Amino acid sequence: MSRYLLTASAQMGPIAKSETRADTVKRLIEMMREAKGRGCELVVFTELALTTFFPRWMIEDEAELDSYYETEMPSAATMPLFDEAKKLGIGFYLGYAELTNENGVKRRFNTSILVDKTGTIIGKYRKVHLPGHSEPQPGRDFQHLEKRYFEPGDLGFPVFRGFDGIMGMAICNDRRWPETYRVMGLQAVEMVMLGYNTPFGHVGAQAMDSLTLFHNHLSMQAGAYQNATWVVGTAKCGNEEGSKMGGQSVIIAPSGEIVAMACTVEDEVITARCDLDMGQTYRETIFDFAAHRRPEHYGLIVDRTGAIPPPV
Ligand code: CDV
Repeated sequence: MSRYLLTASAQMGPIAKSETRADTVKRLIEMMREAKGRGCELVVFTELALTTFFPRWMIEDEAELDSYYETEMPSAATMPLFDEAKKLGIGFYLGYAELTNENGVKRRFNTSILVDKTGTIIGKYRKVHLPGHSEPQPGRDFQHLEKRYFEPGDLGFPVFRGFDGIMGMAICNDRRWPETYRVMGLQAVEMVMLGYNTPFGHVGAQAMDSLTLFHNHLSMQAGAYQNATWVVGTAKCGNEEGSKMGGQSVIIAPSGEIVAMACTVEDEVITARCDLDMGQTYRETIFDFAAHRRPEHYGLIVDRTGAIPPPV
């Protein structure tokens, strides 16, 4: 018997710097209702879904920086989203900036949570692969200061039982790294949910810039296929404070095929009926990990970070 999970990806158009949390949460609720109206049990929101993508700016004032983070979840501002989820009976993935205070020491993470249909948080993930830089770089139209504003996640890549399946999370740049999917694949993950903010012009090489959307799909489709899992990738996109970001949010099957894709760069809900048993065929044949993997030859993957060419 198949386990179908009707799933939505709720792509977000730009969030202006001046937009309040309450306004943004209203937009999220609107899309949550649309997803439920189409029969979905789960809606995947984006990375840093509650504010504009603030790592594009050098922010020196600590109080201003802190204003982009959540110190509790749910908070007064996000409670209506949790209440609506419970009322409708729909779960969600939500990305946000997390600020903790441990014995007087502030810690900052780029975080996502998985909330079940009763409005209960059943999973948390903190972004491991932080892109960008920690010092502002001269000559850039926009900075990418994630390495300044966040520390690397300290929770690994856990998976969670929920929605009658095995659910995993990643955030944006994580999707480019095969290790992200494989660590979850080794826990038999059946659906990886992730949000992304992908500005054009990040790399600076025009040829690569024109491939931004191609690389977006390439990495998620490969991750899905090679690990026999569904991947739901949700963008924040469009022209946000002058920074143009890629859309094309997708729902990808364990075959690597895209089964739904957004066609705007605005708030847009896409949906798919995801058979969580679909990966089984791949896991029992071409990607039967137990039968075919050779970890005794993979040591370098964990022992070495950067590429070192062999001696000449
Ligand atoms: N928010 C991100 O992680 N963005 C990166 C960009 C900077 C390359 C991404 O992978 O899309």
